Amino acid sequence: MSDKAYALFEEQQQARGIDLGWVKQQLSKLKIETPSWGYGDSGTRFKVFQKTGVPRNPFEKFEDAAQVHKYTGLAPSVAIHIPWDKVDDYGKLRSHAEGLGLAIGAVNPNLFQEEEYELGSVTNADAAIRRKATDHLLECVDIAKATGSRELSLWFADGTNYPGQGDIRQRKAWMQEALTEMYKAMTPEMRMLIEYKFFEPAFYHTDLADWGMAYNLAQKLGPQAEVLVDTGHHAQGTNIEHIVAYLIDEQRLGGFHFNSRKYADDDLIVGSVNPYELFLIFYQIIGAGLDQDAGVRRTVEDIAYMIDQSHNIEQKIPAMIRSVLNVQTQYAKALLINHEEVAEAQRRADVLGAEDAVRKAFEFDVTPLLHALREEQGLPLDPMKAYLDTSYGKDILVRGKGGASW
Ligand code: AOS
Ligand code: ZN
Ligand code: ZN
Ligand code: ZN
Repeated sequence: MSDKAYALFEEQQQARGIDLGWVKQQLSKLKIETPSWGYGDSGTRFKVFQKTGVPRNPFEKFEDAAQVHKYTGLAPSVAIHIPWDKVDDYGKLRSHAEGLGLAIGAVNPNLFQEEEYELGSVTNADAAIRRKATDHLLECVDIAKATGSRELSLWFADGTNYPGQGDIRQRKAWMQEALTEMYKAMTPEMRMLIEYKFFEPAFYHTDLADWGMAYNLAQKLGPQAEVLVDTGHHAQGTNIEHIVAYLIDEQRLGGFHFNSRKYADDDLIVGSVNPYELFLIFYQIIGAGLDQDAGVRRTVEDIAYMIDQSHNIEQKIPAMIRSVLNVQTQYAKALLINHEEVAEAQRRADVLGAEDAVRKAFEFDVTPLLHALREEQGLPLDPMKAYLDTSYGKDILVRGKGGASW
């Protein structure tokens, strides 16, 4: 993209009162965490396809993740899942990550793959199973201490398939009991991110089914517990950006698991199906960041942007590059909203004027802006092409098939 294209873009934005210096400053602060499991084999309940060249261990997952960061400058940390990423020495994994210019991000306990958890983990009617599950949560707090992670990211598959199968209120109490024990074990720097999901794998009731339940639990636990919004975990038509605005205002929005969905928890590449939704989520976040309320601003600064996707048929490293770029693009567009213009239209009760002030930012082509930003940051203008031009994707084929999978 030529300097001419950027000059034109700048002129156009200046005319609408947008300061591109500020926009670029905000863009350069954007950090998106990628998940270790997004680099391994994955599939649906029908089949997990084994790809050649997927990482064979957590160390190789970090090597692949480093490629995503190298070309995009957007993904400096990687979330881990225990026991999928279990290693003997977490200090060693941490040094390996740091040597690659990465940090270990959120620690995700896994409470859904062992035989005992068939009827629940922390909400299982069997006290011994609840103990085992709670001990795993405590183990993850210790792992976070060793990896230098600030976030403990919790998602529970717990739920029931049939009416009467479990005592919903009793299970609610058990959930709170286990999380209270974990909360008490956390250091003051840590925070617990509580994820909700309305169904799957349980199909009748899920113990933490929506943001209200996660929020209520976070409130009871204390200020270090916050809600995690996975964009795929809502019923069709749910207004996710409304939930986001509400949680920011309550200072309980901990972070996101970004992905795209068409039907259910599809875990497709974020921004591939409904980029406007992602844009509108950022509209709420940016608006809150401009708020004078210091508490709200603090929440906005601390939002953990994380990808949570399964790459079943696509190449994993390019899929992750596409994902973080899609997030960056929608964030860039949302930064072009003139909030004063929106507010003025609201004051005039000008419904269409307000809608126009928001939507028109989405309609700009931000390519010249992103090219200018990457140039300033010493990054390739086209990160995807830059990665595909290297031999990395071919070199890793020596790993063979049968690597890590979720
Ligand atoms: C599951 O549906 C949730 O999105 C989890 O956050 C996550 O996908 C899981 O922990 C990784 O398998
Ligand atoms: Zn998730
Ligand atoms: Zn999910
Ligand atoms: Zn998922």
